[in-house]
Amino acid sequence: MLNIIKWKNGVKMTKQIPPEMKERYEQAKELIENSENIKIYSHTDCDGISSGAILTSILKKIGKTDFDIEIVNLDVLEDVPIDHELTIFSDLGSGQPVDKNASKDSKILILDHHPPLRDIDYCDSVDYEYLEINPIFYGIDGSQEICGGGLCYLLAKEFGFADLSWIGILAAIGDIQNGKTGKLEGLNRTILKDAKEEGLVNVVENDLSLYGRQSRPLFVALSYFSDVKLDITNDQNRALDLLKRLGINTRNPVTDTSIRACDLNQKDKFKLIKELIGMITRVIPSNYAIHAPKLVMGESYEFVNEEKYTFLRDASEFSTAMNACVRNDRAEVALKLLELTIIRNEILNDDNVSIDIESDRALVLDELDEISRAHRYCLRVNIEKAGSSIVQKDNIQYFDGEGIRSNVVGTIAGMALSQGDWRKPIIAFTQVSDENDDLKISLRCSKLLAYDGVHFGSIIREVAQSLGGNGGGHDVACGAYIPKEKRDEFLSLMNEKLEGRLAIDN
Ligand SMILES: [Mn+2]
Repeated sequence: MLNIIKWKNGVKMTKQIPPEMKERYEQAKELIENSENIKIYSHTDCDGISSGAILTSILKKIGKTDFDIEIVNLDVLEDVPIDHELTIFSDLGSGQPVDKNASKDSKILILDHHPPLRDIDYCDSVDYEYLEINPIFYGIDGSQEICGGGLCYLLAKEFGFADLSWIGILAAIGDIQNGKTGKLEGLNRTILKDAKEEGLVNVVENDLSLYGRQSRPLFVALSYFSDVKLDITNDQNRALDLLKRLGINTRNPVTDTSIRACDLNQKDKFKLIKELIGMITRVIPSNYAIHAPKLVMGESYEFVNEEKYTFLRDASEFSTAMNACVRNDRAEVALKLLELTIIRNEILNDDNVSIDIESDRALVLDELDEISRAHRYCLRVNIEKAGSSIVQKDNIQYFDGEGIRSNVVGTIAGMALSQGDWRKPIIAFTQVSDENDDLKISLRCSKLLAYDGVHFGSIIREVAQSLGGNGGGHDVACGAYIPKEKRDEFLSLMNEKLEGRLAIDN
């Protein structure tokens, strides 16, 4: 087989599973086949839900019935019981002491893309079965080449279930694996190829990358653009005017509704992209102009079997719905939707089967709709509050998110950014939970700030650790936990650490 290697920013990206990794997948398959009583722990986000859905689907497809899945926060893993024949950790586990309670008969399987605590040979040093699959062991970047759901999909593929590939794409988009280049790369590309071949995913190349391309009116989607503050940011009227000025027809004559980004023909799409790049270039320093196209262009991924103009059709919108569920402690709804969608795809693929899945799925979609509505309401209320209380320091800006639940504070910080100063990262903090008075910190910033190589996830980890806390995450979206009395010190340290590192002048 041809091994395609692509060099990007001096890093090699492979589209093929390294042989040593493939070997571990074969072992993982055997491990599952030879186990009857299985427990799965997966992470509380879209990637974790996707991972869990793929794993449970594998088990069902091979006739395993004695299993249980739990969607958990990382802190649960500090003292997690190992009392099933096989315990599987997906999208988490590599960075936690998950085998603390393991005994001689335990079997543990980890499928994670986060930085590992233990090294690749750790399995040889313990007296129980321990199998960890982590791309980082093979020099594969776990932040942009493959995520938890992708790793679980590769296991599904080992079993011959290529029909689960679309969930690997959903997971990768949910995990923002396309954040740097606007498209999926490395092993994610291999998964994408499978999903295309299965007829489940359609790739729209060089697309206008605005959130809400299926379900939001285009002018509304435009008004949410916030990586750089433009005059259309938070201004729907101006966004609509922009479209009219460009001579783009803003009504869809077929549906008689406002057009969506997915309705744009090639000509109008490029006209709009060109205009946006021009608008962005005018407000950023000239040495950043080279990055402007990346803020508005990228690949979009559509789920072919889903109806147009629904959130289900677009990978990014679908992933937001998954996150809305987990952030509101309704992970079971997200899992159910994926489970039913897997079955629905199977049925659509097979003319001989006629089970009515649509009504079951409609019920779950109703439930999800309710959750999403409540979620959006909660976001809107809090963003207004947050936006009016942003405090500016030289290199950061922050707001006190008191009263905001810790699992939505990051989302709110990201959305409040458009009301602050896009040239600096925004930091929000809130109490972790009623039982834990530590502070959960979230940082969000414009993608533009990371194009220079500043990795805010590493910076926030370093600062949090120096204060007895911990943290990490992506370059432009990350977080930390710190003792509450360290709040001011944390803010000063972050402000100091960034001195001279934000190349965009304030
Ligand atoms: Mn993940």
